[in-house]
Amino acid sequence: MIPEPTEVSTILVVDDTAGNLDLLGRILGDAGYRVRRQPSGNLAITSALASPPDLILLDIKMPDLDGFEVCLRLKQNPSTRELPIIFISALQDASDKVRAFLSGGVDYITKPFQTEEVLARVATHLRLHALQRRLEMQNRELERLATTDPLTGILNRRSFSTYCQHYRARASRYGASFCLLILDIDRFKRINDAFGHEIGDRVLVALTERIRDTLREVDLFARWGGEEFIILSPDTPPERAGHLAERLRKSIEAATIDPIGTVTASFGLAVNRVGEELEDLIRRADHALLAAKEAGRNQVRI
Ligand code: GH3
Ligand code: MG
Ligand code: MG
Ligand code: MG
Repeated sequence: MIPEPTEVSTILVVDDTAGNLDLLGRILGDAGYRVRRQPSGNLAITSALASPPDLILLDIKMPDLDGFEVCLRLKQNPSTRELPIIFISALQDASDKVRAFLSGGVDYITKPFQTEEVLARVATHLRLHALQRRLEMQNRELERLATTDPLTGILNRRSFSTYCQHYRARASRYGASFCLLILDIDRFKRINDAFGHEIGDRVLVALTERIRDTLREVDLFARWGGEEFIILSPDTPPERAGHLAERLRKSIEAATIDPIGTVTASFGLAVNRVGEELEDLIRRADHALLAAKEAGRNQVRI
């Protein structure tokens, strides 16, 4: 979980004037923050990169690197890019303030500063930053939920279709060959009937892992429906596509899954044709799957 700003945030204070550094450090320390102090731009960067604080209070006029430069450099580094940086400076001109924001700062406090104002701005930016991180985390989680199948953790039908569309477009531009493989577990209903739905679920998960182990890193693998899976294998010429399908079929057939024993699956294979729409390619793979079922199951049809 992301710590609330009240849960002792660490503030890095940077100022070349010892008196400012002391005073700001004391004010923030008294307010309950953990404080780190650095007297120069270079030391501040080293310190922030070694262990990113929650917020930086940054002086501008300093002898080695000025605050603008420090801010720009920290914004270029992925580990410190998101850090809220508040400038604190005796410079009063609007042009300096604008430059501070253009460098990536989130706020600007002028010296001589008021204690209450420093504390209020620091607390506000810590709160905003924590909120932003929480939203980003929720977005990532929503994205994951929307694109993966909850039971098996592999891609769901919708995200597979999206990836597939992109891939097909690229493949047709470069004249690349790829194959689509739809597989359906044979007589799966009987497994559910004999062992219960929960065991059925476990079989689906076990088969997913087995299939994934057989595939390459570049192959797209998704749950297409209940006990149907789909695979897009990029850069795969027809002769190799057949081998891939056969390898998968054998791997499933060879597995012993507790407590049901063995299962088999039927495969429909289609290799892309120049200019063919994805829907048509999928339809051909589906027809091939049907033919495999009708021919007795546990086989690959093209
Ligand atoms: P076939 O060889 O013709 O494919 O026979 P089948 O029994 O596998 O095919 P059918 O389409 O008749 O039945 C598929 C079964 O898969 C029915 C459904 O209850 C089961 N099923 C679908 N999704 C899930 C799931 O998420 N978990 C479990 N346990 N069963 C599922
Ligand atoms: Mg200074
Ligand atoms: Mg089915
Ligand atoms: Mg089936």
